[in-house]
Amino acid sequence: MFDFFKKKKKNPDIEEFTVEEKEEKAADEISQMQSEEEANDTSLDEIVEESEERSDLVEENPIELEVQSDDEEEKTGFFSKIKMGLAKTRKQFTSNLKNLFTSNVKIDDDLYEELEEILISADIGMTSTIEIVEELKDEIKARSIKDPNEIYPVLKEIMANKLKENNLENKLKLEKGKLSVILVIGVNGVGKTTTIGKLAYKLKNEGKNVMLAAADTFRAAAIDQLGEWASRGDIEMISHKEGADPSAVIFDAIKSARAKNVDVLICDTAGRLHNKKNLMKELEKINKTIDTHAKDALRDNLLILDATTGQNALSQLREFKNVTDITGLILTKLDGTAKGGVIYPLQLELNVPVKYIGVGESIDDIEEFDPDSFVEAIF
Ligand SMILES: Nc1nc2c(ncn2[C@@H]2O[C@H](COP(=O)(O)OP(=O)(O)O)[C@@H](O)[C@H]2O)c(=O)[nH]1
Ligand SMILES: [Mg+2]
Repeated sequence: MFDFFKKKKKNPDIEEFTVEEKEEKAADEISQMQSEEEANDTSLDEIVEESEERSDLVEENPIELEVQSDDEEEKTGFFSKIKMGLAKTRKQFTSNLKNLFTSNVKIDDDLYEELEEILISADIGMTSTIEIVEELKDEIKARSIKDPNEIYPVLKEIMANKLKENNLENKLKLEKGKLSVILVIGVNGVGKTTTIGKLAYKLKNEGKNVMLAAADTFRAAAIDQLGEWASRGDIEMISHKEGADPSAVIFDAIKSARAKNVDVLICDTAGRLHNKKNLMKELEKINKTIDTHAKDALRDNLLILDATTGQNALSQLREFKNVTDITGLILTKLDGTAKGGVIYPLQLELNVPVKYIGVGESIDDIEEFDPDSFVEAIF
């Protein structure tokens, strides 16, 4: 993916590419990537397998959270939490940008090329990068900016606007007096169960009557794990035994939720079922159960994606989008990665809004996704 820019850098004599040429290049790159993907058969089966391996690793070596000491004073307050969670992304991103926009540099094609490289290496992706840089060029021209130091705030503004334009439906579907059913899906190890624990607690604190359904019946440990979050947040959970039919769990939970005037029912699901076909069949059945037995309920199907997987998160979204309606994303583990920029291709290229972000393993390490705070936190 980098080759195109690298080649350009090594041959300064090559003429500047037009937007169309760049887009063509990008399209070529993407189709090449896709055919490579096909060749490598990066199917959901593999993604599932890979994530299982990863999660086994996690079980053996729990991730140590590195909290930078220079962020110590940022530990309090709402915004500081996001800022701390995004420390790794910010560190890589801003130091590169600040070096780039020093006043003794010229605003020319080389500068824009270097900027493109920085954005791409921050996992922002080729297509989104080109979109951002083209808009930046236009703005710089329109505002007659001559001092490179003035580029930084303009870039920040453009990057925030991009996220806003593509994040119109970023709220959960919640309405007073109506049941909302939130189905949480994603491959194994991305943070589904943890996120449900955090989200349930958050919604409860916002005054909602919350219930959990333990529809990941694949392993007993999965049910126990959700149970722990439920008792931590003092939230009711409906569960069956290991190996039970997930749809039966959800059916019972819907019945119980109605009887108890629950506002939000959040359903955990399994990310590891022998293979993709089973996983997708299971999801289909669960969706049908909810459609049938909670016809009048508000629905959200949230896909959980692990930010540390970078571009792989895009493949996961593509795969799941093919088989089920995804109303939103929750991007987890932003605290452990410099790949936070992946939020751009997820929203700009695949058009699914990010609703929440996970910035740690504690019960309150979840935030509503807000484009302004996000951009503020990575700059
Ligand atoms: N650092 C960090 N770890 C997380 C976050 N969300 C989940 N995890 C960890 O990721 C691992 C897998 O989470 P889990 O909820 O079991 O994933 P599931 O298989 O999708 O249900 C656990 O060790 C979690 O503590 C997050 O936002 N930040
Ligand atoms: Mg789980």
